[in-house]
Amino acid sequence: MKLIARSIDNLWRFRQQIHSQFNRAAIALVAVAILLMAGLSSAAIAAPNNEILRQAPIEVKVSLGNNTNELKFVPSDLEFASGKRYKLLLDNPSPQKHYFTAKDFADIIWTQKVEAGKVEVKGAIHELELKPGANAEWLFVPLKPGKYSLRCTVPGHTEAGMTGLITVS
Ligand SMILES: [Cu+2]
Repeated sequence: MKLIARSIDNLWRFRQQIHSQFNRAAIALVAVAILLMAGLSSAAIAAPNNEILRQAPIEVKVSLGNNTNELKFVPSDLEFASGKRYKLLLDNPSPQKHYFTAKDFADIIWTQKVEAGKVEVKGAIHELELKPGANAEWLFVPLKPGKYSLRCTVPGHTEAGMTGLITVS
């Protein structure tokens, strides 16, 4: 009887041990996930302070192409100041689709949101495609001075001169 009791006791202890090991493994996994998330979010650009977010946005208009179907951004040179809040108003008055592609610029801005039609997209955006007649509003805060290239990535459009320069002071 004693022997059985002891072996049951041992089994129980063994079960507890496995259980706590499993728990430890689970906790370790959760910790890794949190570290990964922290790593990712520290790589992303942190939100600017509330003072900046309370600024009325400075509106800047850019057309992708024009109604005579010239392959260009109008205007093609854009200037922003870091630490200011902007609302970039994009439209496409041309009969074909265009892209607003400025990947290096997108890396140094904090995007609050992009609004297009009845959809709001929050978080980082790298490229926007505008179909003929489309409009989009991009709310962001540039955070790092520099010169960044802008282009339309529809095949042939960059080569045809649909490029621009974004200067952040
Ligand atoms: Cu284009």
